[in-house]
Amino acid sequence: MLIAIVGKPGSGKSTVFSAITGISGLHRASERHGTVLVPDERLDYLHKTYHPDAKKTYVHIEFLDTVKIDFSREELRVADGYLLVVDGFSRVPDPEGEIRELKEEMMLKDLEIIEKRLAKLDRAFDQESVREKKILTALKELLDNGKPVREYGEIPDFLRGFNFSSGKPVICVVNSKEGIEEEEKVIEGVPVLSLQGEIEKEISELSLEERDEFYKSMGISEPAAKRIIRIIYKKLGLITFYTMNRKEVRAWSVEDGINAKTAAGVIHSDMERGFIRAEVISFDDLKSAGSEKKARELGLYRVEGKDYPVRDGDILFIRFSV
Ligand SMILES: Nc1nc2c(ncn2[C@@H]2O[C@H](COP(=O)(O)OP(=O)(O)OP(=O)(O)O)[C@@H](O)[C@H]2O)c(=O)[nH]1
Ligand SMILES: [Mg+2]
Repeated sequence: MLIAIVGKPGSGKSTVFSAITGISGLHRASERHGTVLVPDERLDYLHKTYHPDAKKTYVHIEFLDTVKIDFSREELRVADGYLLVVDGFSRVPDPEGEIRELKEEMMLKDLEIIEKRLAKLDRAFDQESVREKKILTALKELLDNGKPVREYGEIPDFLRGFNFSSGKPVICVVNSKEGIEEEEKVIEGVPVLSLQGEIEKEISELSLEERDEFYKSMGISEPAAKRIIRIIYKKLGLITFYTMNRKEVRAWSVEDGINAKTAAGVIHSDMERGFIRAEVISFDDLKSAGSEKKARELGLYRVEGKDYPVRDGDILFIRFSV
């Protein structure tokens, strides 16, 4: 999962990037990638309790610190979502205005891509081209009316390659000086949270033991990375499921509503192709049973077919054959 950090020059993008990833230095001239592991107490528990010697793999989110927002660039278009940073330390922030501006920029770019493509398809009348033209024309109409392509609904797979950015989720961070409000607002469907980028960046450079103390003394109840991850999960509609065996205990994030077969494909394409069934137990059931053996005795493991909608906290054992 890739989240691109965007925003006006000097708004604090790199500062927020450092606060979240713990990677310091400003590197003004170049883009940077940074990875954040998603804290997961259930994974810690499963690992510690059942396979302490196995590898423990958290979900990770990649953040891209951009230098210049340019939605023509592939790097930005392939992102799964955008984190808009608004300057709240050197001026009165206007998240509403900047959100609107960002959305307009995305829509303009999408419109440009669609118009180019339509011009190319102008003289094509085979079945596929006609279908494509029909959908693109509908998308163009939305954009012409100031609406993002997201409002079209599910974009068919064969058009996914266009990576329309106005279809992607946006989260807004107001990079504030001090006295931030911890509560989150929603402006035009965009979750907006304020955080103290500079201070959080400094704290993220401290040792683990020192950090807790500083967060407390600065009145920060939850570190920036955790807050942002929580909001990303909510905004992108993600849930976590788990797999475990002697070799690895692992967390996976998928979109809510995904079925067992598609989830198997997230683990490995062979598992999706050769999917037979899934043995499923929820984290809570396993924990309350106390052991895998006991859980089996109590009949808490369910056998589910390919259409089973995976739920947050499920532990999956995929049976497959290829
Ligand atoms: N006081 C204060 N200064 C900040 C804060 N965040 C960033 N700054 C300062 O503002 C300047 C710009 O911050 P950056 O994080 O580099 O901003 P940017 O958006 O990455 O800038 P560009 O990549 O050049 O567009 C730096 O000198 C930071 O130290 C903040 O929360 N408080
Ligand atoms: Mg920067």
